[in-house]
Amino acid sequence: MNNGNMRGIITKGIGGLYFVSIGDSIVKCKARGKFRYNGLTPTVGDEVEISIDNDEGVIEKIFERKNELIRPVVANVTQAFVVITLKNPKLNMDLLNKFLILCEYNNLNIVLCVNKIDLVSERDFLKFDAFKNIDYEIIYTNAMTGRGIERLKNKVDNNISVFCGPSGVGKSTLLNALVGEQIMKTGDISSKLKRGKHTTRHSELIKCSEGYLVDTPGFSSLDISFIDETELQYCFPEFRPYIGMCKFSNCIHYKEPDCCVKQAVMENNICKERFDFYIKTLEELKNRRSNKW
Ligand SMILES: Nc1nc2c(ncn2[C@@H]2O[C@H](COP(=O)(O)OP(=O)(O)OP(=O)(O)O)[C@@H](O)[C@H]2O)c(=O)[nH]1
Ligand SMILES: [Mg+2]
Ligand SMILES: [Zn+2]
Repeated sequence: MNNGNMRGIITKGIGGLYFVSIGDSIVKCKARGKFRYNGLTPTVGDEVEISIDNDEGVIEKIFERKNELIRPVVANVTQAFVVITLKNPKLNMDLLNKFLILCEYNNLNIVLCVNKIDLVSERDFLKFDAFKNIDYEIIYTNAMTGRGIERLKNKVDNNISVFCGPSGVGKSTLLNALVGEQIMKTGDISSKLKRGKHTTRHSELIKCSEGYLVDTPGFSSLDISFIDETELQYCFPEFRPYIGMCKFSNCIHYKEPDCCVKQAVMENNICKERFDFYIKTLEELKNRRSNKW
């Protein structure tokens, strides 16, 4: 970049105008025709090279993307804060497992954030057994008092982190606590249900220390049916030490004999509930395929 161009990151896009963050400042930029960027449309999270012409920024180049999330539409996300609560709303294990699968599929570093710990007793934590064999980092938080926020903050530098999880678990409250400002709207579940739907939100990168945060609206269901049957196993990190060791090299740990993953389940090295969820999902994927014929 010896031509005076600068490198930055798109934090927001509204009606063809892109907000590009460079150091501590934001430059509003226009884009050229999309053919100029190898067919890419500028997307929040994109690393770009911009030029400045008469006080107006222009996006000159979009750098290769590491990945591209669809919900929300953001490029180059590196980390997911998967937020759950044990109470209010009650933990939905299947939904949590689906969030984790989606994050694994997109190669995100996962931090499991158990929020609203002020509402639960020690005993409630036992439900959490399912995760004892996975080395996801778990951070317990109370977004109202700030408990656990420092630990969460230690994860933000040099990452684009997306908050995901069911509605009402406190994603927006946690984001606000991290940046120390009321940036995102928060609310109680009942008032949201009355409104009937979520207010549409553009995805936006919020600067926090040396990283960026992205809020998402909570989903009550997730579609993971696009994942290939043979790929699903890789979305379960606790299976990885055993993959390739089964009798059949293409074993998907379903009905094949001499399967090391199933052996590990029997020996309690892989949690049974997680494996059962794997099988259930696999069967759903198989059914979806056969329904197409
Ligand atoms: N008791 C308690 N309440 C919390 C905590 N964190 C958030 N809340 C409350 O939970 C409610 C929902 O919080 P939000 O931050 O709006 O939840 P959200 O996950 O962003 O919800 P959606 O945007 O619908 O996906 C609000 O009333 C918050 O004040 C917590 O740690 N403890
Ligand atoms: Mg929210
Ligand atoms: Zn196997």
